[in-house]
Amino acid sequence: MNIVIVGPGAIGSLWAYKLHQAGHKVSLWGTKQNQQWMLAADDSPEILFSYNQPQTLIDADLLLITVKAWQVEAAITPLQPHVNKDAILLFMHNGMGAVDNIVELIFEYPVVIATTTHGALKVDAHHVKHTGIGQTQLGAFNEKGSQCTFLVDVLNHALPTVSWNSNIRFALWNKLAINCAINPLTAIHQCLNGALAEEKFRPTLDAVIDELVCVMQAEEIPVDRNQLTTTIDNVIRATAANKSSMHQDIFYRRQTEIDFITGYLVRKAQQHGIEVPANSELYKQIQLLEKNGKHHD
Ligand code: KPL
Repeated sequence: MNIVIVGPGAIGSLWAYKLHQAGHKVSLWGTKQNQQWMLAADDSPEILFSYNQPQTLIDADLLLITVKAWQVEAAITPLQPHVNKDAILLFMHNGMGAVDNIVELIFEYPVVIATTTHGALKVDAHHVKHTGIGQTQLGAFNEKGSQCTFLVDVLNHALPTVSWNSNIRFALWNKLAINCAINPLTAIHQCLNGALAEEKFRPTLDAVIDELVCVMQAEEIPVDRNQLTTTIDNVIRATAANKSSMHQDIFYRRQTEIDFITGYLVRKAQQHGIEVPANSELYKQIQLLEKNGKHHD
């Protein structure tokens, strides 16, 4: 397939490399001024990719869009007029609501959403490290997207395991719940994910989870409070040595994904008339940290 990776950050670069190795014609689209870009993954040799070449958009069968949620609209708006209407748009990012914000722009395309638990780290501009083996779930965002289940084979061949979830909203909400619990707290306290297992965080985590359960139920997402608590505790343990993405964003004074994580939850709660004071407080604190560009060392 002719594949364009839009936003070759850590996860996008990993997919670019793996899809190239699997035999696809892969190009990159990003914010640099270059026409070519060298990439290596782990200890494998560097590969030269074409970069920001308009013809690759015209020829694309698949656009894999791996920019952050808050960058989706700005990334897609200038590209969309050049992309063939048969090309599949596959979005992969943390959080929810970003694709809903651009439905007008993309309704004619087959649109697929992905959520992944692979870990990737950009060691430098040209090297990506696969730091954690995970799973990827795909699901349709629109009717045309539901015709794209063959993507499971394409992607699974490149970077397993990939599965199709006919209710991708369930998977996205579960990932959102994990991110609502872990990301803001680790960002505020500038601590490793594992620190959230300490007793002092239990009351806040419990309050965040209680509110998540209420909103998920209102959204008709199957959820069990004890099971969700166990899932979150397991992720805290499994990623104990990680700095969460929001922890890093605050540390490096970058914009965070809070509007598409806790912000999304708070907006959904408002629509249902549900009070979510614990999450609202975390939302407020992250917005303040973002505004002040403050960080702890
Ligand atoms: O997705 C993550 C993130 O940091 O954004 C978790 C699961 C919390 C792992 O760090």
